[in-house]
Amino acid sequence: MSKRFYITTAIDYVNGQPHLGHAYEKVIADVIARSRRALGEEVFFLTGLDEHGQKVQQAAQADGKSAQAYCDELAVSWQSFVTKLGLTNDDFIRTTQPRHKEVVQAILTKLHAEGHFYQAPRDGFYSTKEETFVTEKERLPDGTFPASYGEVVQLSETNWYFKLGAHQQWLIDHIEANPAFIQPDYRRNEVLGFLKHNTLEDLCISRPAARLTWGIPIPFDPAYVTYVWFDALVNYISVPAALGDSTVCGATNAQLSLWPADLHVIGKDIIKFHAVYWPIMLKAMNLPLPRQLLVHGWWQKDGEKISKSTGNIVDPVAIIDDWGLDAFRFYVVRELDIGPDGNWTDAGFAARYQAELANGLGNLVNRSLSMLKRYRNGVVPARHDELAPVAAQAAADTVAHLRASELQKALHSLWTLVTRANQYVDQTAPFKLAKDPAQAARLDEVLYNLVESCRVLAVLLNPFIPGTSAKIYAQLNLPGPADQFALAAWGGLPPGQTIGEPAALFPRRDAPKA
Ligand code: ME8
Repeated sequence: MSKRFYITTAIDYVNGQPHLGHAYEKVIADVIARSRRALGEEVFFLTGLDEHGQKVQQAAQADGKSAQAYCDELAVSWQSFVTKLGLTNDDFIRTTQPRHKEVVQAILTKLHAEGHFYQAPRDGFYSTKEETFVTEKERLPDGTFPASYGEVVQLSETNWYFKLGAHQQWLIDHIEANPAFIQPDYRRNEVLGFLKHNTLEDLCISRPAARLTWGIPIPFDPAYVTYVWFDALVNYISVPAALGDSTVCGATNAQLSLWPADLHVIGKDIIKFHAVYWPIMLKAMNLPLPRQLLVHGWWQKDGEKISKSTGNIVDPVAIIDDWGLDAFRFYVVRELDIGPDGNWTDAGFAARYQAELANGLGNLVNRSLSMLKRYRNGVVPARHDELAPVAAQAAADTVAHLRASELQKALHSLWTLVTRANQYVDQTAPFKLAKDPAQAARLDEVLYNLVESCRVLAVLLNPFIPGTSAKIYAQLNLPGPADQFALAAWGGLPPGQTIGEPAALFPRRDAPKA
């Protein structure tokens, strides 16, 4: 039994419908998961829903439903969203599932017995939106709290706290000794700066059942439910535990090895939970830490915050219905590197579609296959290696970037082959060669190079736009799926093979629909 490459996304709050930010995160995780499989690795890809907490309880109340009924209804549309995005997740966690709740309670019981918790009163300010106490330090000069906290109310209550004092220094040491632990580097520096210049306050891990019933009961004190973040973070190990993972369960005959996670893909707003609280929780449980937190930025639309209340939203489902799944997957990965913030504009989306997918990739594949059909009756000529070095370099660079989860760079590398092959058509002018019988051998060479380049592209593009990869393979009349990078080696197209019918991959469009 070998350890699988274990990749997770954040689990989304079920207090509304999925938006562009959720879609982006899930797509980048899926591209990484598919890339790892294409490298021949065994992968376990987990995503799911964060269903407890006051936000969800309030949304359910506003909808006149019980919290469970509300979550059950929304979970259906979130699960169909996963299908809509073409995700290859191996499991889907809902934090209301018994398999998860049992693990959270077992952890709480153990940590309590080992003396990690204490009970104490606290007067303070509380943000429901962020499900957290807000400190005086966070007040703005005008006395209010930052808008990101939403409504802040004064609260006086007794809760259970997790002692963090003993954990600060080892965590700093760990982050310093393991530069890959938090990526990109500037996020790592942010966390280090925070840890070096602040004393960690103990983490409040309970909420009184009197004000919040929608949570996992604290097993040693029924007057409380578990703080939603303590509950949510545990999802990364509750699924392995439920599946019998050897590290988490301590089982020696386990069939599965998942933990530690190789990659937690998360947004920049939840870095503190993942880079500070989660490692400390794991350390207290004597479990190894995840290998990497990959922190992505946030999308805006037209330079403004995406917000339901102002109507400034991008509906990924509508975009996919209109433009196709692969156009959406391609755009989000190509447009925004993992790290900085991005800006969605409909015009930018349409421009990339037209330039890179319709005129770039689509045109290359369509004209290459159409010429083979027209000039050689669709039969692949003898192998020729003129573009082999370019293809080999593109493949090597693409794969190296994918190993480092550098998805945008991988697409840049891959596109060197698209660009070179399109240029090759213009330079060799097969339509002119076809008119001159003396150039028949040269036309064979050119056609092989073009059609084989299309095949190599289908392989390299597979993790990003699997539907298009499958269409290219089908048009080449090759058995798919093209989902192993080993297939990108030049010469995979057998001479004598008769290809299928060429069809436009990305039909040209004039302007985005209103
Ligand atoms: O934070 N652009 O859930 P969530 C990019 N339940 N990413 C965005 C985004 C945007 N505009 N808006 C949100 C939670 N995200 C918790 C996570 S994990 C144990 C618990 C990202 O539904 C956000 O950064 O508010 C986060 O990674 C994910 O969407 C879910 O956000």
